[in-house]
Amino acid sequence: MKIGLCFFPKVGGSGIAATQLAIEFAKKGHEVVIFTYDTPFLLRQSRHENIKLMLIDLVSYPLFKDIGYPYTILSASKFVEVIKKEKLDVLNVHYAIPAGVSSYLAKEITGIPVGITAHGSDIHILGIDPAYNSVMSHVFKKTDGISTVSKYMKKEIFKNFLEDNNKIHVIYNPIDTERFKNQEVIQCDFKKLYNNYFIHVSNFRKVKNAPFIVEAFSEVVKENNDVGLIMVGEGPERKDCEIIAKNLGIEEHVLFQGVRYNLAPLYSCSSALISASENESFGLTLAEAMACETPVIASRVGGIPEVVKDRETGLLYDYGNKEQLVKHMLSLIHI
Ligand code: GMT
Repeated sequence: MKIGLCFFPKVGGSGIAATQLAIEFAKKGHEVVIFTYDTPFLLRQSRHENIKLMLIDLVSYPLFKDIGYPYTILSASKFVEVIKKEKLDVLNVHYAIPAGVSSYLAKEITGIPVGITAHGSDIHILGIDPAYNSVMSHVFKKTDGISTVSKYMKKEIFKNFLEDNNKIHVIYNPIDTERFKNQEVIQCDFKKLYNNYFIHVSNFRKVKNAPFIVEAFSEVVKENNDVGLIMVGEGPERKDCEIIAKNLGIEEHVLFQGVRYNLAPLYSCSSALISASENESFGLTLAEAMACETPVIASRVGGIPEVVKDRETGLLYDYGNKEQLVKHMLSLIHI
């Protein structure tokens, strides 16, 4: 088939999962056209046959200075142009806002079947906001198919947008188990500093609650000084985390790594991955860490209990309960 996929190209679960989907479709011999505005993170390292990139032109105009790029129209126009030229069979857009609306327009204009994959804050933060809800409800009703990443998300979409539950399919985030496997890190560079590490990987958005991890970690350091915290990623609250680490006198224990491509060695040399999210539809990094045989500790929110079975495949704690988190962290330190 000729499949169009649209997603955000930067680091972030929806883009990573959609790129993985594109790679797997291409391996099976489908022709994939990716619509986005920059080279996707995972495709920066290697080229793949059967995958074409169509960059959406970010055309602005002086009058739009205050409202930004009209991305919905720009992406819909690109969809229509390419659907006609390349004779695409189907279009699947990842992250419902705004690409869900662009796909609706493309369907109206060309008749192509479209599917929306909802990932998280497109539903549980933006989607339920009255500023978007009326249009998104219409788009979800009209689209040909909806997939999402957990049963929790399916319930949220049904509750907020639809009368028909049968239209929504749950497809959990995929993991490339060739990339994510235990690396037997014999000489982990970090181990020169401390014998035990915890790791947190996120885009440091408020919903990830990363400063809470630094605070909890400082309690762990009080009990055991031979421990470090690897913080991977960039985002709005990274600076706050640095300030908190400094104020708590643990800045030498917290190692900020920025965005990293190759995460398996980092997971493999850590005692546990820590997640503190206020909400999380799936939690791709949890599955990545587990694929590397690294224990995970996560807040019991959203779709996380579908990914982590408490005390079976990881440890869960009540959101915001520092005492429980610290107890779990201490239980996983190797002395
Ligand atoms: O919704 C977001 O926060 C962004 C989105 C992304 O693009 O990274 O993350 C969501 O999609 C991932 C892939 O399906 C999920 O693994 C994340 O749990 C989900 N994030 C949230 O729900 C906060």
